[in-house]
Amino acid sequence: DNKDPPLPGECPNQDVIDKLQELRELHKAKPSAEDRWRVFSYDKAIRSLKDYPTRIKSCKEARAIRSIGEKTAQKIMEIIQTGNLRRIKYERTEDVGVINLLQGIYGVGRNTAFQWYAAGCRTLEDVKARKGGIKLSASQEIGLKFYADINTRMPRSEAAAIFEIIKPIARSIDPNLVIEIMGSFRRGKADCGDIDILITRPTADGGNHRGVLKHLLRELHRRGIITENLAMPEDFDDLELIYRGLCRRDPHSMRRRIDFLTVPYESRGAALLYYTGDDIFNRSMRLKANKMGYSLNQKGLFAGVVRNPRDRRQKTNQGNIIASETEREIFDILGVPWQEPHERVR
Ligand code: DCP
Ligand code: MG
Ligand code: MN
Repeated sequence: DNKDPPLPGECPNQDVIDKLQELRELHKAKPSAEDRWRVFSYDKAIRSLKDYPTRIKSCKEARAIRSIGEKTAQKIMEIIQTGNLRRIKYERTEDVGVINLLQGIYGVGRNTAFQWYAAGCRTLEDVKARKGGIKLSASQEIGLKFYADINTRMPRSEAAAIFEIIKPIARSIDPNLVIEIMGSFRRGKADCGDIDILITRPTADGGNHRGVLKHLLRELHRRGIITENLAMPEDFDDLELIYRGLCRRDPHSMRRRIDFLTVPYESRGAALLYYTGDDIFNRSMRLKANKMGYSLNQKGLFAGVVRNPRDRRQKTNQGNIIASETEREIFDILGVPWQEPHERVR
């Protein structure tokens, strides 16, 4: 009997995972605290199922798996025996489709989507007409205008082409810049939701990348590569900046989402690790760090962080940075075997 966890793509209970995932998405688009709790518990169940090495045969067997309770075990058996889960149809109410539609507008999160739904909006036309007196921010307005473009993933080749346009422009501003593409592109995915670009610069010669992003954005706007700004840094004089916008390869292309990130040279490894993802992989690295008494974020790996026991997000001591320059040293300290970006999917 083989008890190794299944390889990705070879999970013997994938059909079960798919159905539970579908149900999870439905609960995620609903407002109640109970729905939120269900999302959380389906997440845990799905993670356990992904690691389970054999086809589940009975309710009792399902019940014995970590994070799977009686009700989920029954749902699992229904899927295994009938290929179906009736609960999905029952939860697929009108509001779910609308909430997901509204959340597709850039800058609209769950809360705004629920508010606009309550105000009577059911379609993008309703939003355009400001039905119920709703108000849109500047970036939401851009999100609405380019709804179709923003919600279409681009082929990898297009992300590469845009990156190859931007790189020499950045290098012409400062030949010593380090410019890398992160996110799904670096993980080798065939299509990308956006382009994630990291910019930094070595400081050994006394220089840095201060002011570069401002200069670069001005140049990209001038050439019509960047067409709209969605989120601007407050102070372009910082070394650490996040910019979000829309771009296009040429005037005949669709608009694509683009993110720029600039970081101090010392934290390039931690930034690269975080923004390469994927988010599930990041969560497991953070968890590993926490278990070892460390704390990991996009700036680095920290030791001696003290958190407020009543609110774990609050740090009462910032700790000391122990790794941040390369991805490899962070893997090493956490005792995680090196994984190439394309392997970082869990
Ligand atoms: N990230 C994260 N948690 C978040 C958002 C992002 O850990 N809530 C990290 C992991 C992501 C990376 O940042 O891989 C880049 O974010 P994107 O939203 O651009 O996601 P991807 O590039 O992975 O996918 P996509 O092709 O959809 O852009
Ligand atoms: Mg991305
Ligand atoms: Mn991104």
